[in-house]
This record gives sequence, C-alpha cells and structure tokens, in this order.
Amino acid sequence: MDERALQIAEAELEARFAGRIRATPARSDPRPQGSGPPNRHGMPRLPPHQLERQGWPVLDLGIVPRIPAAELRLTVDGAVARPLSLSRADLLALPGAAAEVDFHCVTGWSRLDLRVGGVRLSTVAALAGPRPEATHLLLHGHDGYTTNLSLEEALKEDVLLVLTAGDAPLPVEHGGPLRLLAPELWGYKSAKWLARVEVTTRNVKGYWEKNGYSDGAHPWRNDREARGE
Ligand SMILES: Nc1nc2c(c(=O)[nH]1)N[C@H]1C(S)=C(S)[C@@H](COP(=O)(O)O)O[C@H]1N2
Ligand SMILES: [Mo]
Repeated sequence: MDERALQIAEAELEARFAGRIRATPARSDPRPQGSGPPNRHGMPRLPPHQLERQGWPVLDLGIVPRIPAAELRLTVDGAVARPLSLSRADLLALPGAAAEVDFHCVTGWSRLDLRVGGVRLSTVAALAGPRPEATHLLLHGHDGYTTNLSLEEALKEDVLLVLTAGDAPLPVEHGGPLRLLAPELWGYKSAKWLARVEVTTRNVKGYWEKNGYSDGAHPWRNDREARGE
C-alpha cells in the first residue's frame, strides 16, 4: 500500500471508531477519581491510590526474551483482509509517531511523561485492514504473555508500537525491541516483547484478565480486580 492509500485507510478506520473512542471511560468519565491537574484527556494526572515514581520500574512474569532487533518480526493476523509479517525495517518505513505518555501500573505506581517513539497501532491496523466483524485484539508476547484490547481502545492515537524510549532503543527489560503502550489503561494491557497482534471477532481474555485483574482496566475508576466480568 502506498503512503497516500495508507493515510486514507487509517483515516477511514479512525472515523469508523471515533464515536466509540470518545465514549471510552478515559475520555468521557464525568466523575473520574484521582488527583492533580488534568492530564492530556482531562482526567486527573494521578489515578486514585497511585504513587508517582521517578524511574521506570520493571514488571513482568520474569521471563526476558532476547530478540535481536534485526530479527524482529511482528505478525498481524486473524480477522484482517491482509495478514502481515513486519520486520523492523518495515515498521521504520511506516509513518512514525512519538508521544509523551503516562504509564499506570495496577500495583500502585505511575510513571508520568515518558517519551516514546515508534508507529501508531492504528497505522499497522489500517495496513492489515480489520474485517467488519472484528471487535478486539489479542496481543501475544514472546514470553507467552497475552492481553486483550477492544478496538476502540487499541485505535486511540496515543497507542503506540514502541521502538524507542527517550532517544534510545527501547531497553529489553521494558519490552525491547518492540512493545505496545496503551497509556489510558492499566499497564498490563501494554504487552512487552510483542510478537503477534491477533485481530478477533469476540473478546478473548489475556493472562491477567483471566487471572484476577479487570478486563476494563480503567485507572480513573479504580477498576482493578475482575468482578466476574
Ligand atoms: N510480555 C509481557 N508484557 C507485559 C507483562 C509481562 O509479564 N509480559 N507485564 C505487564 C505489566 S503487569 C505491566 S505493569 C507492564 C510493565 O511494563 P514495564 O516493565 O516496562 O514497566 O508490562 C505489561 N506487559
Ligand atoms: Mo502491572
């Protein structure tokens, strides 16, 4: 797909989901909990019961896959018109994106104003072309981790496939060479060492969503534990 066609496909996909994106809790909650001045979307900068940390803590299941950047492959498959297998060079050839984001871990820490770069997930989604019946994604990490996202959360402009943090390649302990970052949801939605984006036609829960944490994962509603969803 040439760059112009990709831009159009991405704009069409965003238009299809614009209403649902605006209605997500992190953009529409009339009474969000938390403290501090408004963040980029009008929510309090710190969700309830969170403590700001200066560094960037590391949290995962303890398996650290080491994928040389040159061997990176991202599979995008499932309910899509065009399944993809993207190398790092393929990702770098796409329109790039950078963002300053806040990162909130459900265990109580928040790291504010992280500078990250890469490619918007919506760009890669547009390239693959989710079929009309697609509703969710299941993200797969090289460590066997999984997490699920609704398309209205996944297609937000601040959801990035992250290749750099600060001015450096994303460190391996934070999911390098490639991770996802979904800053408006609890950190467990932000899959590290991303191997595969599976587009699904129903909500298939991931590791923590099946093991006790909330599937909605909305920080400003203190939405932490699964409640028999
Ligand atoms: N592949 C993979 N991704 C993962 C995890 C994991 O165990 N494996 N843990 C999640 C959790 S619970 C959090 S809070 C963040 C932590 O990211 P960080 O270590 O970069 O702070 O990664 C998320 N993504
Ligand atoms: Mo977490």
